Amino acid sequence: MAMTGVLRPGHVAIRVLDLDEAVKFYSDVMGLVETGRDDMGRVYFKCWDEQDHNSYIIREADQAGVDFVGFKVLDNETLNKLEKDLNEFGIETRRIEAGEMLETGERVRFTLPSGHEFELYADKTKVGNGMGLTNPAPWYTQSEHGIAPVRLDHMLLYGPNIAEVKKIFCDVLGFFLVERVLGEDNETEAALWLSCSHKVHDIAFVEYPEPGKLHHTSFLMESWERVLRAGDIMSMNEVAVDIGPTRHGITRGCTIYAWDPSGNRFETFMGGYHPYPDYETITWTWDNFAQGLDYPQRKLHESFLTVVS
Ligand code: M3P
Ligand code: FE
Repeated sequence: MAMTGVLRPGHVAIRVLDLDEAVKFYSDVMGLVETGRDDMGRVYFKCWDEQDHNSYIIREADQAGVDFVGFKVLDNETLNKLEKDLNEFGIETRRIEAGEMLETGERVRFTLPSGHEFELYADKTKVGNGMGLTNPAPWYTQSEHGIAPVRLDHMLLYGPNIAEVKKIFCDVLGFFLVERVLGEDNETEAALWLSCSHKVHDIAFVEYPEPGKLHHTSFLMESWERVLRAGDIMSMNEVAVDIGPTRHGITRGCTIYAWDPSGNRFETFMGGYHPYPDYETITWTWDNFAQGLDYPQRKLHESFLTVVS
């Protein structure tokens, strides 16, 4: 098997201000599938085409934002090896016991220099995508309910010390740098798009003074038409839209950004390209960042660059 090590973003745990309102939003507007609730008050969701039990978890809190991000690794041997590698690199890790999150195995948790809680895990119960593994249909009712993204795709996190973060992802966890934005000095890296797979990014970071911030969680749509349909559903439900529909120069993704009722930004996107680990990094200079952000409009949208949760 060519793909080993860290496989993909497996889950993100998000804080919401009103749980009932959020459950309604993520079930009916976003069209995620609720898969469980735990005794800590967390509600678990997955996207319709995901096989594992959960990918998007919410809990009620006084402040919106992200609690932690989890990436799935190939197997337990990989988990043990990456934990050892992280420790040797000087990163302290701790184990969270299997079952602390519903249907999820043991997790290796650590804090990134950007202030984000990040974890690796190898096991999560496979519940399937509802279409079975024998002669499956291409879609079913859940894929037409609400925005109905295919899968959790990536997240963009804001925080300090992204140069250190890059070392952890590239030198320890086996990611590669797909694209980057340089700061005004045309030297320092202001933003990073990192992949552990064939995807144009699995996680991204922007340098920002405040630690642990969430810019957006991104959901994959099957087509540009489905992104536009997502925009229609946002408008029908009076969802607060930030930017789009448009296309980024960075990653070439086609996108809409909007906020959940608590002010957590999410993205519905499709497209981009499929880099291999031997591809060379694409660089956006500061003077062209407006194209990087919004290629057709060439606009540095103020809200997009400054509002985080
Ligand atoms: C994405 C993406 C910025 C661009 C963000 C890009 C911060 O979210 O999915 O490619 O300018
Ligand atoms: Fe994104």
